[in-house]
Amino acid sequence: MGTLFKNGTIITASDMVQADLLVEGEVITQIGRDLPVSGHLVVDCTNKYLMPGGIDVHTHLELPFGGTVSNDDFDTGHKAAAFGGTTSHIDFVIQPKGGSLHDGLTAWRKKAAVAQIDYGFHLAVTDLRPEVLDEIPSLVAEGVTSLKLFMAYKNVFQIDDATLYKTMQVAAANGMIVMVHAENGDVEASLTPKLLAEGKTDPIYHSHSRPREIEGEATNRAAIMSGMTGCPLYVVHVTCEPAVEAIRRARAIGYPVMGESCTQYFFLTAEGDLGKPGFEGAKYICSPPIRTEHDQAVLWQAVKDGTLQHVSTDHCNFWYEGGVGPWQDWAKQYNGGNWVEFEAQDPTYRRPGKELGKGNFAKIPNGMPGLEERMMVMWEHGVNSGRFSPQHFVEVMCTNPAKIFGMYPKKGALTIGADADIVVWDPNLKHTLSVSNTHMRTDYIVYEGMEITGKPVQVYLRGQKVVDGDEWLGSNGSGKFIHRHPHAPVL
Ligand code: DUC
Ligand code: ZN
Ligand code: ZN
Repeated sequence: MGTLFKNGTIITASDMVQADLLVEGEVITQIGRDLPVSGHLVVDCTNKYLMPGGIDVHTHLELPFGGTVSNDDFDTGHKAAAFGGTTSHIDFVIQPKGGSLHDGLTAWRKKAAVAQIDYGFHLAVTDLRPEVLDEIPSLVAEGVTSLKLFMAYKNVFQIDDATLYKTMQVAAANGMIVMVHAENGDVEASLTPKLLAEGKTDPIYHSHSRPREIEGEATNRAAIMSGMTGCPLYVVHVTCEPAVEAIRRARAIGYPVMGESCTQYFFLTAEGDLGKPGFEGAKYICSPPIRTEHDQAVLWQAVKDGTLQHVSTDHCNFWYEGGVGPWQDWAKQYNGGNWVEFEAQDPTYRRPGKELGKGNFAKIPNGMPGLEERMMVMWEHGVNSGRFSPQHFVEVMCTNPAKIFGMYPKKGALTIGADADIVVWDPNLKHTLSVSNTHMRTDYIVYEGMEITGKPVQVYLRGQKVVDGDEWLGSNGSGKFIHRHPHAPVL
């Protein structure tokens, strides 16, 4: 017996058609008009859209960072993602300094034992010793085909240009893709102490410490190296005009450069949000910082014209007021790339959050929640507002990330043989986003009060229903690792 999705409108990256869709086992086996219902469980999709499960290639679940650990893990984060229509994501494994890439992988595999949705791993290289350079090709056989390099976070994750260049050479030779966090960390490290010495300690000064120019410069530097090495480059969390222009220029001369922005950069501004009274602005601190309305317009245009191919979240949430979170033994292993002993398991432990940076913006943990809302806010402000078509929405949120990161057409497509990751989307359902109804482990959201029309009503992961309205039907361990392929296309 299969599951027959009847009378819905199927949206793919290229088409919007009325058709039935049959799922048998974990995959889609038939798509067509008036498929016979006999023997199948029927899901009536009248007035509903069917789209591939969303893919978010940029998350940080349970990341030890900034003196604490990000709140959502492979349990809570996964449920929240699925309630919002995302069924696959790729998280960043961090190589511990002094350790191997596989040490990082081992730690992340442990975290993912509770997975509820499907996931992949990128590997963030923080310490490129000769043996680590030699280790890179072995990742491909493990289904890890993307490397990440931080050009910022001096003395924590930041690498130098030689590391970037050498990594790109090895990646190119092995069909891998390199991702960069593009900000000039040396300039940031010069600006920050000066601001603090001048008494400029409020959250708004975070944006002064990381101006648009240092993002544009680093993006351009990485893009040039991509052209020189022939290594596909994917610039994460692009926020502003100088970075978009660097990518556009590189693409125009044929360099294999791609990029994404993240939901928050289309909606939040430094002036309006980081500049909120008191310490409130801490909620909106992420790096690179949120920018201006002008930059938002540039980003919408870049997604529309294909300069940027994906919108992810950089989901990395920390308590605003601090909170009590479960303590995991594995988190003792490292923090910010260094081996550190955390406090022992203690039920009264209060996991620190944004308050770590009261009186010093540089100590506010960087990151915010967003994994659950991504599809809904981009549908509302992308599709409902007429900025792009439903097909383009699917292309950007589901299909492009699957292609770029070597998991298409198993993921990111409603096609015969693809994994039956299906979102039944009600385009008429109204909803108000609020911390009171979120599934993320957070005490605030950044879209509080935003009204949206269109949201998932049912979500299927490889044929299994995991979300039914407000009900969670998935289980720990049901999420599978996505073994990705090298030599993915450059879009
Ligand atoms: N930026 C953030 O805001 N959080 C996590 C890491 C990053 O680069
Ligand atoms: Zn980053
Ligand atoms: Zn990130």
